[in-house]
Amino acid sequence: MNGTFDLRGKKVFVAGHRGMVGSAVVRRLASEDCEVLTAARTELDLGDQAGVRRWMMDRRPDAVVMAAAKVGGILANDRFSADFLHENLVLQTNVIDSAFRSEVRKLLFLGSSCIYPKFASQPIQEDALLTGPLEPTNEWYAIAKIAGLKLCQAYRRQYGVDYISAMPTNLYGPGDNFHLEAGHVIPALMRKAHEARQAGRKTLQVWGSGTPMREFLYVDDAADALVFLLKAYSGEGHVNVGSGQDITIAELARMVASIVGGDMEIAFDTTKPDGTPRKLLDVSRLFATGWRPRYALRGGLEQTYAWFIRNIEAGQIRLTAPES
Ligand code: GFB
Repeated sequence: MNGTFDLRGKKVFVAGHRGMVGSAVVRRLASEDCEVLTAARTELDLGDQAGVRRWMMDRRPDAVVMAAAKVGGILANDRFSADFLHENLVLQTNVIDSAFRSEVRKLLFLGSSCIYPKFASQPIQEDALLTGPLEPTNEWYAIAKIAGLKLCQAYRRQYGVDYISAMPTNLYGPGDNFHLEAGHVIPALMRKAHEARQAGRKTLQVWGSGTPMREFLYVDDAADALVFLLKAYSGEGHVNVGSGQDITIAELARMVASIVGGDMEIAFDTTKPDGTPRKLLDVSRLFATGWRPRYALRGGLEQTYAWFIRNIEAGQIRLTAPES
């Protein structure tokens, strides 16, 4: 990794600080000697171009972590295609362009592993991008994220700014969206297993066949990798961020059921889509730096469930519907 950006004494704007990734990045930056800038939606609407430009010119951050996005699981992406494409294009264009106009020196854009072709050879290397058709259920979000990655590359080429992109695998952990229709698989299965156990039911409903494989990274590990890249990486190419290991959805469901407690039957609802059969990232570029995740999947799931239990009593569990 060939680019050091010293965070000491700098102002770092975390766009999307209330989301699962953004809040984890804020937690991770607490151990850096920097000032973290955040803005509530009431103060800064990232969909308002003039407002974003004004805010950036007033606050003049030295670095930006672009963790704001409209995100969702496979069904939400499939159903709200216009929202996922339009909103993400607007948010990222406003933040990246305003960062440039206010002379932000370092920007880290967050993409997603769904940018890669549906049938990319596994594990997926960074240069597999745009080499084949995307997975139809989330091509809208994927095209928005590809556009954001390319926008950072374009500003880097034309203006020489140090804007970089990271492509995280499927992330999970505290602050995730536990809405059963809009959320991703881990929060959804965890909540379904919890509610089944509370109700004395013995069946965990799983979407699809259970055969797809997914790689998962605990969000605090992801945040650690993102801050590492912000400080240590400077280059036009994007960097995959993952754990390097994947699991079938059926095995995941059994693991979640065992953590939530109770021997549950796993029932597969094959009327729901499987999506991409597999999307294991090649993380050799990141691992070559010596960075490694701290949480194995079981440990991360246990941490997440403990957080879920603590917060469900406090009514702090996010249940963001897909259309919001
Ligand atoms: O997490 P998920 O919605 O997103 O689905 P993707 C992962 C796999 O889990 C799919 C299965 O094969 C789902 O069919 N699954 C089983 C479930 N039960 C459930 C359930 O109750 N809820 C959900 N949500 N899935 C996302 C993209 O794809 O990956 C996003 O849609 C983003 O845009 C994200 O890129 C990282 O991994 O299929």
